[in-house]
Amino acid sequence: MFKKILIANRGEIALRIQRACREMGIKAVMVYSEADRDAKYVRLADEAVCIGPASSTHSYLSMPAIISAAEVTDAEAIHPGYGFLSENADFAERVEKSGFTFIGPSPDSIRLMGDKVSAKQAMIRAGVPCVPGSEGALPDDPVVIKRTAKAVGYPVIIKAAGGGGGRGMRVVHTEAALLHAVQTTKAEAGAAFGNPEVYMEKFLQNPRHIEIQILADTHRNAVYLGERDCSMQRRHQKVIEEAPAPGIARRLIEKIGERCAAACKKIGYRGAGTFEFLFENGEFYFIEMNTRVQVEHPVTEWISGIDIVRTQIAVAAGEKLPFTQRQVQLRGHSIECRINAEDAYKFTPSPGRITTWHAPGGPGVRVDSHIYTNYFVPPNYDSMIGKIIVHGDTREQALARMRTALAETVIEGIKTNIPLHRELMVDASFVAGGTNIHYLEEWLSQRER
Ligand code: MV4
Repeated sequence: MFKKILIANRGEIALRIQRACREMGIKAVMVYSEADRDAKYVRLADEAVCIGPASSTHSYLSMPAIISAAEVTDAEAIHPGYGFLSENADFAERVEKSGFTFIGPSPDSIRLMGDKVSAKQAMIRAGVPCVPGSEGALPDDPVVIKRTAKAVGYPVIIKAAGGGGGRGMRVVHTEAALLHAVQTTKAEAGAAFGNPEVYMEKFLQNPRHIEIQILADTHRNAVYLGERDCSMQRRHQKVIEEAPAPGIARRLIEKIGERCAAACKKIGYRGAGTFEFLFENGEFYFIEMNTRVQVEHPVTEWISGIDIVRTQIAVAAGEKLPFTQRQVQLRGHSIECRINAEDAYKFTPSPGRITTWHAPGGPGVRVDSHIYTNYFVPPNYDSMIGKIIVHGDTREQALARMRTALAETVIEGIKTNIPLHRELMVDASFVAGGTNIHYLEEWLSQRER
């Protein structure tokens, strides 16, 4: 096992990874920007290295700064967390060429999944069901583009190969609008991602976002840890996640989970990963794969009893997965609310000093957050300051525990989205379960105030 790991991230996930290191007897090196100098997880670290100014371009996104920090502290491995450089294949490659272990999949796997056209082709070959659409990238020939759209059936969606997470997409309803939409999406994709390639899919009107968590080792073992429902989102930012997904038959999940695990074995995937699907009319359609640990990993940890971050570290060190698929037993229900430093009604960021922080607690409540009373939320980064996660024997019990947890939570000095979560936890449609990806934005457009 590693003796020392460098954590190339900040905030709650940096603390989450540091805790896993502690538990495993591994020394944790933190890197931090000038804006994060006073963070408690930096003080708690075995060693800490300032890697630059507040601007993430010159700190958390600076490959030379992070690799130098690993060199001077003699760390053996680098955990990238989520966001920042976590899905950057060139970074993973530079980490390995510098003699460190990248805690994540191989640069080739990251590259394969980073290009949404090659990711989809790999999944089709591996037997994972995908959204019907163009075979690979769209050619330039307008006749072929029109023929493809006609065969797929309108509405269609044009997506950039280099996009993902909602960036670089355009919905097209008629042939009259098709060629202009393809041209515009290509131009934008070329400018934004350095890759003008686009592909076409049937546009699904009212799907749910269901994702499958997988873990794989370097000994040809891969398992799935069930699904998460991440449909409650606004502008491609998830707000609430839960596991299992309400109302989806176990045998359907098992079938798709087996396909995902088989695909991992086929492509030689290692580490933690997530297969994203759209789910509509009882069918799963693969859209993208995330090659990192995700914000919402705790809901899966809680229903499975498996520590995903610890397992990432163990398989990166070459260990075998310590459980088989049959030993993965899912139990109860878990819900996560993302806590953001923002106005609960207007969604404008609300950085500043937290004057009071009273965390919720009691049975079935977990808080993943780096904040404390007197912590200053810097204005330079994502507004998420933590997560409240609950577990119960049933969804009803989990909902009741989340309502209690949100009622107990006090954050003063900055605005947060806790009032939004309190409303959603008593919303009839959310309580019923199974709302689609458009629900929150529609609900917000009708909300009073
Ligand atoms: C789609 C879609 C409908 N049909 N693809 C948005 C993020 C990116 N990961 C894929 N996205 C979508 N792809 C087809 N063929 C609708 C979306 C979409 C979406 C997906 C998941 C969660 C939230 C979403 C919000 C708007 C659109």
